[in-house]
Amino acid sequence: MTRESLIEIIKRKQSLLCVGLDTDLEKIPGFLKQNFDNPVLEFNRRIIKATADIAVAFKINTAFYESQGEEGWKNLIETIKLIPEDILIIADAKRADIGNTSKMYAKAFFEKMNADAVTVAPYMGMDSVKPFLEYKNKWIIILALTSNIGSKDFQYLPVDRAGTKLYEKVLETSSSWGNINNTMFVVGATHPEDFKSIRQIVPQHFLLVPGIGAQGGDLQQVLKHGLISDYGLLINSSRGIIYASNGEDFDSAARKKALELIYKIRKIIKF
Ligand code: OMP
Repeated sequence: MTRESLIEIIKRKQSLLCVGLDTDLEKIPGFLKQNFDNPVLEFNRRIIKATADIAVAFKINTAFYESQGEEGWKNLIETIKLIPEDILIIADAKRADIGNTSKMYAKAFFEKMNADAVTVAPYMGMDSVKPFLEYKNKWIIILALTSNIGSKDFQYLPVDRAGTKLYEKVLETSSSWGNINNTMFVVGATHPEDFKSIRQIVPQHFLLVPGIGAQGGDLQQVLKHGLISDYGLLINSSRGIIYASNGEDFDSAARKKALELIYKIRKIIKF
């Protein structure tokens, strides 16, 4: 998917919403487990159907599928097939290795699974990320400032005498590996105070922002400091949407939660 298409979809749907399909067999409604041979796929099918017209992206965290072995991998592939054309498909796999190996990760997610974007870790440097950038109209989403408590362990450490933080250095350096048409960054909504300085380093890149909802991130501050003229933000919520209800109404409850988030966004942004 091109940046132009993504912007057009955001405008048309009046939404920045990325729905996280972190589908956990333990958490999905019991009636699905009792009535369907493949409850995970049925769950995803219904969540996708209920939210596809208002979501700009679906983020599939691969851990939830890999943990289910062979069937999980199949569900991951089948879930991607259920997602309509006009939605960015993010494989949240957090990969990157030596170049020769990253080439295989890129092949797996872009060619075999047909994802539009993959999350990647920047720690191994440029050659670990470059193979993903060989693909036209595909995206990498580089971990910059993550939403978790452990983000403070390394990401804020100064890397020079001027006090540049590690995550700022990651943004500065890795933004030159690709460009605004194939690179986004992960910035957690739990660090709203940092969006201002982040926008000084990457004024035009799209940011994928997890941490709203279950992790308690600050949507208003994120929008205030993160928004650019091309929008430049994808707001992810996973558990806060997909587990809104544990009953037979789980899909309509998910849609309701998704709309609540979108209405909050529309209060602040004019599309
Ligand atoms: P909820 O907290 O349930 O909305 O899920 C957040 C999702 O975003 C999960 O799939 C996380 O793995 C992912 N995530 C973070 O929560 N924090 C990050 O810093 C980065 C990610 C991610 O790369 O998506």
